[in-house]
Amino acid sequence: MKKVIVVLAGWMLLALTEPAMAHFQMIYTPDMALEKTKTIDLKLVFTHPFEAGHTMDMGKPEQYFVVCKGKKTDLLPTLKPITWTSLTNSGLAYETTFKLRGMGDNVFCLVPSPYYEKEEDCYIQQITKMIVNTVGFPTDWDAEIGLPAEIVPLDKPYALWTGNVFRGIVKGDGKSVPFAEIEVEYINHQPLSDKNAFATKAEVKAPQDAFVTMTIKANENGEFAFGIPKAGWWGFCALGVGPAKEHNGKEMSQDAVIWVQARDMK
Ligand SMILES: [Cu+2]
Repeated sequence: MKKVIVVLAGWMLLALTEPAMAHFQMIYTPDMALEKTKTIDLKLVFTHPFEAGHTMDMGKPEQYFVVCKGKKTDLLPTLKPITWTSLTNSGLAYETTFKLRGMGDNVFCLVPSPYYEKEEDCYIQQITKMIVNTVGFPTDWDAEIGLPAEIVPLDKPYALWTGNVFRGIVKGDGKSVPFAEIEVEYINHQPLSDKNAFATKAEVKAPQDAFVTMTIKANENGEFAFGIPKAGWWGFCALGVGPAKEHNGKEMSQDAVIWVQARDMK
């Protein structure tokens, strides 16, 4: 009985300190599918996107690069620190611009520095991919970049109608991860690039916490599918699939994140 109470108290404490919403490393630009090449703005923010909740301070990322037509370009020196404002706080984030050239896919990849999560006494490192396409010409969107934790898309993340299915394969150290646990979250507050903040207005209301961070599972081959119910940005995060399980002597969750953007048919 005592044990049950202790466990229950532990759960309640956890519920109080860490609401039922998930951390998501964002790489955000307003438009993933562009009609012509131009210079785009990108924001790198580690936050809770459904509720525009607590924004975590990012450390200097380990890697930030883009892959285009198989060629990798280091973009780490282009990052500038900013402050991103959520509905509850402000956190350290990064911004940058990128001059798109030619037609095709630009796979932006971020390996952030491990984030220390005080409440859980562990580290989180969300290795993130976001793909921008110009002129509809496909090149690299389905490439496996070779990140330690990676979601390889089976559908173009930038060419989804509302109601389409997005599919991917979860990989850890290059191998598919059977039955991986994947968190799915909607950017429910418009990111305001000029203000480095989320809009106060929420697009939708979640009927219950299970709808804020949705949890799905990959199948035995590490593949998953998710039907997209609403236009906008959706994040997929496969938890703890990377090979690094420890950092600074503490537990670490090395996650794989990918973003997709769906559009309404109209
Ligand atoms: Cu969190």
